[in-house]
Amino acid sequence: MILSQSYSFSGFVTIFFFFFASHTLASPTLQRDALLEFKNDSWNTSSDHCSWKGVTCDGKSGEVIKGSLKSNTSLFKLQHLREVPASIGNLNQLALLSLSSNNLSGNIPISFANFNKLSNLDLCKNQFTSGDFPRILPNLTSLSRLELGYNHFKSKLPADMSGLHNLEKLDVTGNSFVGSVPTSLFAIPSLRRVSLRENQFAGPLEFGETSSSCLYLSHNSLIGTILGSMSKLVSLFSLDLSYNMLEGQVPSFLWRLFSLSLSHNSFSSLEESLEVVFNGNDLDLGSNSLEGLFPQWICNSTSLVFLDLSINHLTGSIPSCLKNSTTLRDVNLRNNNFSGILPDIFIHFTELLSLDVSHNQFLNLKGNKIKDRFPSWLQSLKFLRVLLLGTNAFYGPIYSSSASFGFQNLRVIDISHNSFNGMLPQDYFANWLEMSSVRIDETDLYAYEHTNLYEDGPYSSFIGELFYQDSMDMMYKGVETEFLWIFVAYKAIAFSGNKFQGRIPKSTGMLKGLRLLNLSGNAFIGPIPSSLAKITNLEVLDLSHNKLSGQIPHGLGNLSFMSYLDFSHNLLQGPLPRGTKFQRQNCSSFEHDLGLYGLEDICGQIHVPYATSQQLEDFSSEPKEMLNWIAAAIAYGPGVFCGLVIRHIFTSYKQGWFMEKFG
Ligand SMILES: *[C@@H]1O[C@H](CO)[C@@H](O)[C@H](O)[C@H]1NC(C)=O
Ligand SMILES: *[C@@H]1O[C@H](CO)[C@@H](O)[C@H](O)[C@H]1NC(C)=O
Ligand SMILES: *[C@@H]1O[C@H](CO)[C@@H](O)[C@H](O)[C@H]1NC(C)=O
Ligand SMILES: *[C@@H]1O[C@H](CO)[C@@H](O)[C@H](O)[C@H]1NC(C)=O
Ligand SMILES: *[C@@H]1O[C@H](CO)[C@@H](O)[C@H](O)[C@H]1NC(C)=O
Ligand SMILES: *[C@@H]1O[C@H](CO)[C@@H](O)[C@H](O)[C@H]1NC(C)=O
Ligand SMILES: *[C@@H]1O[C@H](CO)[C@@H](O)[C@H](O)[C@H]1NC(C)=O
Ligand SMILES: *[C@@H]1O[C@H](CO)[C@@H](O)[C@H](O)[C@H]1NC(C)=O
Ligand SMILES: *[C@@H]1O[C@H](CO)[C@@H](O)[C@H](O)[C@H]1NC(C)=O
Ligand SMILES: *[C@@H]1O[C@H](CO)[C@@H](O)[C@H](O)[C@H]1NC(C)=O
Ligand SMILES: CC(=O)N[C@H]1CO[C@H](CO)[C@@H](O)[C@@H]1O
Repeated sequence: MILSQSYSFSGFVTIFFFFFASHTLASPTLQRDALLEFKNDSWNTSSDHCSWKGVTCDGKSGEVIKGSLKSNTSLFKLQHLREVPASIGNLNQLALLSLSSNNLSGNIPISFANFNKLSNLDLCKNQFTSGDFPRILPNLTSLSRLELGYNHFKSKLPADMSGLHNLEKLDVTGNSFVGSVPTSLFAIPSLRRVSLRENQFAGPLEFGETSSSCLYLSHNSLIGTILGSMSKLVSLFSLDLSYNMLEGQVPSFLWRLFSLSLSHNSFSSLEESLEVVFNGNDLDLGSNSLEGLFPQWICNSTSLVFLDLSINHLTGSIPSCLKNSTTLRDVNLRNNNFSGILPDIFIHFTELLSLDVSHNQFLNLKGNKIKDRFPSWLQSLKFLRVLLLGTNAFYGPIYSSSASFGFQNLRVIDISHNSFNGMLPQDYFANWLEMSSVRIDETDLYAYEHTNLYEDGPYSSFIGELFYQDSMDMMYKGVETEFLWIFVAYKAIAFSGNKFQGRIPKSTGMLKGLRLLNLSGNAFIGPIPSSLAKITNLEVLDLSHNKLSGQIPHGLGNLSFMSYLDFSHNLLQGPLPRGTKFQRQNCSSFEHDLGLYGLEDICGQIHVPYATSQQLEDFSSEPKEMLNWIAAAIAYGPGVFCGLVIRHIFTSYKQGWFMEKFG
């Protein structure tokens, strides 16, 4: 909490004492003591007030110009302050008032209208409600920065804001402001930065002219189309209108912006222009209703870095002209209807700034109809971090002896739900150096689950401002989870839902940094390599629905971060590894595994594994294993023979667990 003014000392004292006057006295004696303690510790009436703690006087005039409190002063023992007293308005010479992050509540008193010298007002992250705010604001004519983010303001902005002729920054993010965005706001000549994000502003967007360079209007209820009047916004550099209800055609005059986010609206088309080439770095058009072919004019941009056309209805092929781009490095085209082959985009990507981590490349093509062989050429990309090709029509082997240098810098690969087949050589993962590393350095990217987005965290203040973001949907512990990439440290492999054959490569165990490994739904045979126990960071291991046989390696019981395991629907046998990680799994993680035993604690006496008729057939051709299985079955006692009955007694165990964990 910082208070400052350039008026009289008595005013300064008044601030504090009026603040206290309104608190509720849950324990009056304690609170009285806290006040006396503060007075006693901080302000010794026998000494000069300019020497008091937290008080700064002007060297010449001797006037108190600033007052501040350390967070450990006894005043902070007063936990029931509800503040702000009307008498604060007497401080009509105040130039800066910052009360941010104090959990203060109540209305903004009308006396704030006296602050006609106030240039900085920061009330962010409290519980303030509007009060007479719309009447007050026009009087604060000296304001240059007004920050009200994350409070409970629930009013309109005043229609006439033209009196705030010094306003440079307005940030009202995360409130419940309603009504339309006043045109008069944008007419303020000094305006540089406006954030009206996460409110309930509604109605059409009307702009006159504005000198503001950044407009953040996302997460509101704006409707209608983008009007031609916006073309006059010559200073505009960055525009975020995402998460609104805007529709129609996106006009081409917006292509000259540096950063444009129109995601999560209902735009249906993009204006093509022969004159205007996209001139910026970031173009986010994800989650709209765009139809037709890939907008080829995008290829003409010589500066585009981040392109998001995900979750639209685009069809046709991905144009080969994209490979001419030397700047593009983050392409998200997921969930469209793109078909045809994948051109070798990124191939001319400039490697000049090879040490700059911000050059990470991301390619997300999930959920299309691309029918092609595995793009082995991507292996040569030095900066490729995230490759998501899941749910397409890719086919053929992913390994070829002529191009086997491995994805040295990849952190996440998802090629699930395609028709990849073939065997992986035992040393397949030997050169995947980034995934082999457990190193965490500060320049690594961290994946945040979407829900954390607006919570306080080390990076929250950067979101949407300093760093571009990308998101990635992945099956995480069985639920489709949206990760937000800020600085990514998550490492994952999902090869599930393909037709891979042969053994799981032993070299998988070299990927020590891996946190998720999903090989489920393939035709892997043979034993689970014991080397998997060396993946010390592993949290999720899904090997279900394969034809794996032999025992579950005992070392897997030792993996300390393991939270989810699935070995179901295989031909595994033998004892379950000891260790709490296994004991905490659900019975369904081991279902349809004929010969596993030691499941009593997990499945109970009755819920022993059971076999499908196919598995019984498989086993009858392998007499030795069958014998073991019978021996194991006997060990269970009477309940065991349920295991021979082919029926589903394990209903939705898994689901229950996920609900508990993520519901
Ligand atoms: C005031 O400070 C003096 C000296 O530090 C101390 O002896 C006295 O107990 C304090 N009184 C209160 C009410 O805190
Ligand atoms: C208050 O200030 C006077 C004069 O500087 C000093 O003698 C006295 O010890 C101070 N009292 C406390 C409690 O610090
Ligand atoms: C408060 O913290 C400051 C350092 O930040 C220290 O000098 C001072 O003694 C502390 N005061 C109390 C009352 O703990
Ligand atoms: C903030 O104040 C509200 C009541 O106004 C209270 O319920 C909440 O616990 C407080 N939060 C903190 C972090 O003190
Ligand atoms: C705003 O200021 C004008 C004079 O500058 C004054 O007459 C008016 O009462 C003030 N408004 C409020 C709500 O205090
Ligand atoms: C894009 O470039 C191609 C070839 O250089 C040119 O024919 C075309 O007119 C350009 N399109 C735009 C919109 O600039
Ligand atoms: C893709 O095309 C099919 C058939 O034309 C249609 O049913 C489906 O909704 C389309 N998907 C998207 C995401 O547009
Ligand atoms: C790529 O660039 C080359 C020359 O730089 C040009 O000849 C070619 O037409 C471009 N290809 C596409 C598909 O735009
Ligand atoms: C593994 O992938 C399959 C198929 O995509 C999916 O059904 C399953 O939930 C995934 N497993 C985990 C643990 O995420
Ligand atoms: C598992 O850990 C225990 C103690 O931490 C150790 O004695 C044992 O050898 C480990 N088992 C394997 C298979 O690594
Ligand atoms: C450890 C675990 O996930 N346990 C869950 C298994 O499934 C049951 C029923 O669905 C849940 O209640 C458990 O929490």
